[in-house]
Order: sequence, then C-alpha cells, then structure tokens
Amino acid sequence: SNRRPIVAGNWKMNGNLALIKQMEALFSNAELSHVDVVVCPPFPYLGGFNGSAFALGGQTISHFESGAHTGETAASMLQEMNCQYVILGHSERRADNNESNELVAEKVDVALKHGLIPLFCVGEPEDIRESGQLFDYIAAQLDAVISKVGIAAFNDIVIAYEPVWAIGTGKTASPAQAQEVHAFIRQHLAKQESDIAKQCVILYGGSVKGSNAVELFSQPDVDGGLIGGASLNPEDFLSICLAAK
Ligand code: G2H
Repeated sequence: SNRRPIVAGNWKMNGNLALIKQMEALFSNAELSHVDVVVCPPFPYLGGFNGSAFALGGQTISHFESGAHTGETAASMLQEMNCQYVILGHSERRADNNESNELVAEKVDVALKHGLIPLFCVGEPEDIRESGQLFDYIAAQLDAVISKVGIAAFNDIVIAYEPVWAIGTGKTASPAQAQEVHAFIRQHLAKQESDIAKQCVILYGGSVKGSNAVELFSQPDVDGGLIGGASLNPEDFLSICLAAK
C-alpha cells in the first residue's frame, strides 16, 4: 500500500527524564525515513524532548476546550507543546475513567478542531470475542466516532486496533487475528467511503515486541503499531520502528 507506517510509543504512566535522554541519543543516529515515530509520554515530560527524532503525542485530552476542570489538559495545550498526535479511547481510559464511545467521539472532534491527529483506539475484551460479538463491538466503537465527526474526518485520524486481552498481558494477537480485524475495520469504513478506507492508517497494539513486530507489520492491513511496554526499552522500540514498512 502507499500508506506511510507509524510506530507510536505509549509510555502510559512510566518513564522519566533519563529515558528521554537515552531515547534521543539512540534515535538521533537511526535511519528511520520509512516510518513516522511518535512518542506519547506523560504530560509533564512533553517539554523535555529537545531533538526532532520523534513526533510527540498526548495520551488523552479533555473534551472541554478550557476552563474549570481541575487536572484536565486541553487539546490547544498539546498543540502549543508541539504535539501532533493524541491517543484517544485507549482501553485503560475506557476502563479506569469510564470513557464511553460517545465521550471518545467528542474528544476526537475536539482534537481534530485543534489540528491534532487522533490515535483512535478500538478493541474488544476477551468475553466479547468468545461470545462471537467481536465485529459488532468494534463497529459500534467506530460508528460512534463516524457519526460525530463524519467519514471524511478519517483522512486525519489514525485507528489503533488493540484487543484488550492482549494489552500488557504478553498474549499478542496472532498476525492472522490482527489482520482479520484490521480488514474488517477497513471494510467497515469502505461502506461509507472506499478511498478513505484505503488510505486510513490502522495500527496494531497489544504486546508488540521486537521479536513479533516483523510478522505483525507484514500483514496487508497492518500499517504499524501502538507500543506500550516495549516502547520503554530504547533498543526494543528501535527494532520495532525498523520493522515497520
Ligand atoms: C496496548 C499497548 C500500547 P502493550 O495498550 O497501547 O501496550 O504494548 O504494553 O500491550
């Protein structure tokens, strides 16, 4: 495909200034012209990146524009701090912070209005997969956002498929399982607009490591990865970035 791969590191609530230094030292000498590399650190560290080795992303935003919302971070602030991306709808936020499909859709809308590219996460818990409801569940997650922002907005949205049962568990989806859902997502978008479906970048996330990245990224509808645990290890993260093509 002519889709440009993306590998995004989701540090979650991990990392420190020393890790930024190590990452920048390693990545500034790497040949990574084939891939867009994104790092999504916790908010306090966004200002700690000096070089241009990475694009930056936030891990969430408020659905409000500004105002009396203690502890929240606005899309405009991420934009001012040189973020190009923001992770939205991650399953940990859906679970820990009760983020519904509708709230995630509002956040996607606010992000787009401020020129941020959403890394919009979808994915099913294990019981949904076992009960045969996988595709309906993913379709509902997609449809909430499509109905809020419109299909054309998916020109500026990156989708990340992250099966909840594979997150931080060491249980990676098999390349065939990932491909099956990525193809479904693309077909679902194509029902509305086939060109947008063809060019939409769809990342896989869930226990991606240096050792399984090549096989996952070789699937035709897998355009890169959203990497949690392994993004905290500079060497492993680099090997994942090198595997994207
Ligand atoms: C899934 C992923 C990154 P991990 O949450 O978003 O994390 O690679 O640790 O499973």
